[in-house]
Amino acid sequence: MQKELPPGQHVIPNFDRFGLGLFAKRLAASPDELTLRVQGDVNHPLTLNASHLAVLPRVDQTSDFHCVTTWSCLGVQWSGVRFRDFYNEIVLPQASPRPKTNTVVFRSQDGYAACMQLEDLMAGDVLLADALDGQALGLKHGGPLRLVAPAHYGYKNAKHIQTIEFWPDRSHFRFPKPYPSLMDHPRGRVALEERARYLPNWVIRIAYKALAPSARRKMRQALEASGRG
Ligand SMILES: Nc1nc2c(c(=O)[nH]1)N[C@H]1C(S)=C(S)[C@@H](COP(=O)(O)O)O[C@H]1N2
Ligand SMILES: [Mo]
Repeated sequence: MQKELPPGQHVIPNFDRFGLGLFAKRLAASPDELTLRVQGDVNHPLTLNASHLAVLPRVDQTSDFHCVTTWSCLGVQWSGVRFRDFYNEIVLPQASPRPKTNTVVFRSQDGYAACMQLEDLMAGDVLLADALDGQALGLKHGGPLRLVAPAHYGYKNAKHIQTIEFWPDRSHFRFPKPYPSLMDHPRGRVALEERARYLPNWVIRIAYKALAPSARRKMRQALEASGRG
């Protein structure tokens, strides 16, 4: 089945470890065992482990993955739980976020962070995934738990999640330093090409596409050098 690619994207064959260069060597300390904190503007902060998520329905999903640097990987096979189920069945009843919650911040073991709108996370294809191709995610792809939001650029798909925060606005979020905040679009939807702020997309496409190969190389080399990959 031939689908149309989102604007400005091209297909690459392999789904490699990828990210901003500075995160290449910042490997997750605990990629296999989940300790997940739920906090922010909530009445009851939670600390969860895998058994808490195991009560939610498990989902297998095949979806395309689109990085803001213009590469796309088609047909990536994830498993996990729906963010929507996690929110409705665990966060709402147990953590009790304030009524004005509309912003969610993901903080990762490697110091990465991503910010999304709660509304966008309620889509049925948004997962908290723990497996790729039937294998635990591990150090390479965001273990123990990562976000999969296929309609949003890769940089919103936080890997190695350790904290999920619920807020009434974006004021508690800053795009990981020293990268400029304009790299973060508040929404980041692929179909609308919300790559970043202020700069025209044609400039962003050219610049990011040029930088992607070295970022990919750095990510691969750091994993190999660690002896943990
Ligand atoms: N914790 C963490 N999450 C992250 C990143 C990162 O460096 N650290 N990079 C983001 C970017 S830019 C992309 S494209 C995807 C890459 O996911 P992959 O390594 O599984 O290919 O992870 C996203 N989530
Ligand atoms: Mo990306």
